[in-house]
Amino acid sequence: MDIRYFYNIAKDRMKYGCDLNDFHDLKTGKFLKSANQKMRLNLVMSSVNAKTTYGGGATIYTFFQQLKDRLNCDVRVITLDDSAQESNIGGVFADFRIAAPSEETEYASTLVGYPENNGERPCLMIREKDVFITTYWTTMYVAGYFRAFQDRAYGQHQNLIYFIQDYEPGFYEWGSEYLLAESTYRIPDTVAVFNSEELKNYFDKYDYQFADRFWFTPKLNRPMKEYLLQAMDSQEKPERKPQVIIYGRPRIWRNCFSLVVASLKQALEYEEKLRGWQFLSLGASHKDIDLGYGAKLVCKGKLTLEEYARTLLETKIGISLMCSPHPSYPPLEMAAFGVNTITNSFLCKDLSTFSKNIISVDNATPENFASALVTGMNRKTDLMDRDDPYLQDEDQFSEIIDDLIRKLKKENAGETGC
Ligand code: TRH
Repeated sequence: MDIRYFYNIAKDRMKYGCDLNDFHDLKTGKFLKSANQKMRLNLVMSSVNAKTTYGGGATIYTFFQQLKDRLNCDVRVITLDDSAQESNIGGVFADFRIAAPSEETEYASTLVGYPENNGERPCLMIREKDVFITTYWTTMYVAGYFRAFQDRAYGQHQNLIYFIQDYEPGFYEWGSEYLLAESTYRIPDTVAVFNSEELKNYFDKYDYQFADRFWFTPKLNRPMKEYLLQAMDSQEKPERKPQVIIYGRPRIWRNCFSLVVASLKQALEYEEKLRGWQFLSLGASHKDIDLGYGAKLVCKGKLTLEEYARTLLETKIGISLMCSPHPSYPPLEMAAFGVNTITNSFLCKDLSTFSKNIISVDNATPENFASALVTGMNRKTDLMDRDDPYLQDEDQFSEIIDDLIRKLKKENAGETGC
């Protein structure tokens, strides 16, 4: 949540004496028809950062780049905030140009700002053959209006492609935002693309009626894979330090920071041998935390991918929780690098099947995580086998991209220029 979110809450409390979210960020503006008959892929983002090289953002850009390369058609990235700036022309947007939302352009790849101001967004030009790929529930909600305009203006619409990386109603308490987020899984004529089979299986339990579903299995990102393969080839293996690392993101609720800290404290109470160990928190910045018995959780923040990889090779135990059916990436990375990895199970998720280096705790209590941590102290682990699927071609979309392309081309049958 950015500062504007809290400012709006404070302003409303003053005005109404209660919290009243009028869902500014779900508003749209006016739309304009276009005479351009060419198909165009539109990636709708809540924000863009050209320098993104890891995590959920990098996965989105890799997916979009593959579709762009295979379809060889115009593309437009629409961001719902004001991050469509020259400073973002580079990195993953190297061959893009900034364009106005309400105009056609001669550029094949454009980055367009579509920010909301006082409940209004700019006028947006929409082609008959615009295909929208959405990446977060608010982008899907707004794209529903884009498609309604296509129906009104052109008498037909394309499938929406919903790139789903988590069950996002779970980011909220049960309430207004939960229901609005959940409503985006019920928009007709939607093709869902799930990040992981676990997440796809979870959605299947809700029996949403998607027009079609695809899913892909996460793969280790290239920089970390290169580092790991070098470590596999080198003769001397780094000494595993008596060190515990955690995926520590206090402001990302689903990573359960408080539960991890409580588990570390419990483990230190149980097991005297742990009291001489190091405890490092990776992933976000926060103050160091006293764990008792002379131990401290030292925050290292978000390391570079290379520093992160090196740290994993030198670490005996890792704890990375994710209150979601999605595995999230760090537990997978820790296990690949031979760390005794402790995580939580969830409906449709048991990561002990992903790697023998993972202890998946079913009953998520500090006592049980502490007990798993003590088990991890005495457990021998190895680097992941080189032929493990997680380390094969990092093209995680290879199994679905052909079918998706066929579907898109069929939908735009008779299209010229693609
Ligand atoms: O991008 P993220 O927010 O990850 C998302 C969310 O977890 C989402 O719930 C999930 O569904 C989606 O991924 C698939 O998380 P983050 O931490 O921005 O990205 C994780 C990557 O960060 C990890 O793959 C490696 C990298 N990383 C570092 O570069 N340095 C570090 O110190 C750590 C701990 C991770």
